[in-house]
Amino acid sequence: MIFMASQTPKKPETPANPPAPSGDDAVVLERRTQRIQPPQMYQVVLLNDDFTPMEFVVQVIQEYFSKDRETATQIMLKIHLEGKGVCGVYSRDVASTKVDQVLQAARNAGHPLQCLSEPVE
Ligand code: TYC
Repeated sequence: MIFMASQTPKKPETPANPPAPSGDDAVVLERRTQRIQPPQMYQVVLLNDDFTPMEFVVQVIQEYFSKDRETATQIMLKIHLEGKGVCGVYSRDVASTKVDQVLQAARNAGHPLQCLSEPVE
């Protein structure tokens, strides 16, 4: 018995893996050298003034910055002597909330205590 192929198998017209572009068609992707950076951190700073009682500042540092009494007293004295001092370092939102809480507590108590946050480094 004779078998005849009715059709010769055709090669696919477009190869499954087309050749890489070359010459004028070449596309060069820029190498990404930038690496992911850790989030910017913010330090919360208290400023000295002549009116806010030392005891109030110590209590604020204990309550809002989770320091024990001894550490809070040391930070307060540093602020008193040097004009300002860092009470803690946080993400931007947490630092902003701390500033708001301290300013509100000072206002409620009638003290002019000032507090701010600034990027670290
Ligand atoms: N200088 C204030 C006083 O003599 C005490 C004080 C300390 C005030 C720290 C503010 O952030 C401050 N009563």
